Amino acid sequence: MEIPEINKDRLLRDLNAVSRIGLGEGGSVTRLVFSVHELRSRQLLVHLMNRAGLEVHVDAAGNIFGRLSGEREGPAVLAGSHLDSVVQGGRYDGPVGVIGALEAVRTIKESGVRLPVPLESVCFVGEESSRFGFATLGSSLVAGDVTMDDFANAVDAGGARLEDVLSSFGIYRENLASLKRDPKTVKAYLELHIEQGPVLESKKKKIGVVTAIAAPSRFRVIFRGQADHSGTTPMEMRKDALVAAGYLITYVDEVCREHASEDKGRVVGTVGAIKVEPGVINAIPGRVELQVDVRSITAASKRKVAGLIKKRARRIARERGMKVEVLTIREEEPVALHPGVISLIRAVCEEREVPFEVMPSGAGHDAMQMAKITPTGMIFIPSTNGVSHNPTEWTDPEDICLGTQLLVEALLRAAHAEI
Ligand code: HGY
Ligand code: MN
Ligand code: MN
Repeated sequence: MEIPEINKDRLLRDLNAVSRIGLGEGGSVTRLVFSVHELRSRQLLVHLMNRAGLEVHVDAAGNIFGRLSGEREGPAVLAGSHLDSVVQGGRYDGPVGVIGALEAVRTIKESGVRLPVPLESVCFVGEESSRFGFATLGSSLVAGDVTMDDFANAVDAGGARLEDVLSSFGIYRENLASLKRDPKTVKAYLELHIEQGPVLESKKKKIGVVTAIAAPSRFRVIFRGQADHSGTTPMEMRKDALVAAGYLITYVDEVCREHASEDKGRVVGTVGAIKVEPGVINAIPGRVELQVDVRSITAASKRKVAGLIKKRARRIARERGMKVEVLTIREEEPVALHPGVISLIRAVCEEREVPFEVMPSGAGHDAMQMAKITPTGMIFIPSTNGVSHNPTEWTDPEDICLGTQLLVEALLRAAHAEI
């Protein structure tokens, strides 16, 4: 079958257009889910999909599906990612997969090739955990893997609760399940994404064929000490919540380094956010809230280390005569991707003689939710210096074009294959 060639200029032009939404200092991008910038980026995508002549559907949560019908209206092959970002993030994490999928589907449409099944380019809302601590929101709703109870501790820095934001879109406890996509309407899901790590670059490979996705244990730890006068309170009488938090932050680093090796599960752990109250120079911190993110490709190691951290939090509080509360935001299981889709992506690389690496993903992705309802695979392209979630995030345009071109071929094969 003749493989249609993507329009590289159009792909890079549209990717640049998205990158200018939420642009900040030092070329950073901030498009937190349901912010004006993130909504604007999804509005742009709907416009691009309409211009491409796709049949556009937007669900109540804001997930966007641009459909190219096939000869039969059977289960569709989907490809996509997300447009929301972290705070002061890079321009490629997410948009490469959304605009890449759009470019792949519109390239196939323009070629006149009629596929046996429909194709859909997809954008999921709220993939990043940056605003509410809860990741892969849109794809979790599509996969039907969440209830409103799962959002109990999903709160943003300003105190806005995810449940309340969803209700402002007409999404309530009783109709949340209606966002689930019937798995019978999906044949497979593919996601093109930057690697966000150093492996491809260090091994001089152009493509990552992803086998599995690490999963997080994410939780809040709240130390409640006693706010007091920083000048009059003797050291032995203090219940300084920030000092307690400091001991825990150091412990997270230590215990994850102890479990960082391959045989210990390659655990990583981060305390990425902290809130100090009252947070002024002349008052002893009375309340400190930490957000903890522990991940591994092995569920047992992740659970073990998360348990050690929670245990240490309680010990620190006890020893320092204060209270501590541990609130689970989300417990996820690592996900193995589909062998049939993995071999399909490998075959595309082998036939095009593109140097590839078969590898796991340390980062989370919408693919981990879609893998719960349909055969799923991921294509990685290199991240320069392995950097991501950082304004200097960079992927060579030629690598973006190569990844998108391979996505075209993978979609064509997935449309015809028995998966
Ligand atoms: O945080 C992550 O794993 C991804 O960037 N959403
Ligand atoms: Mn990310
Ligand atoms: Mn991402």
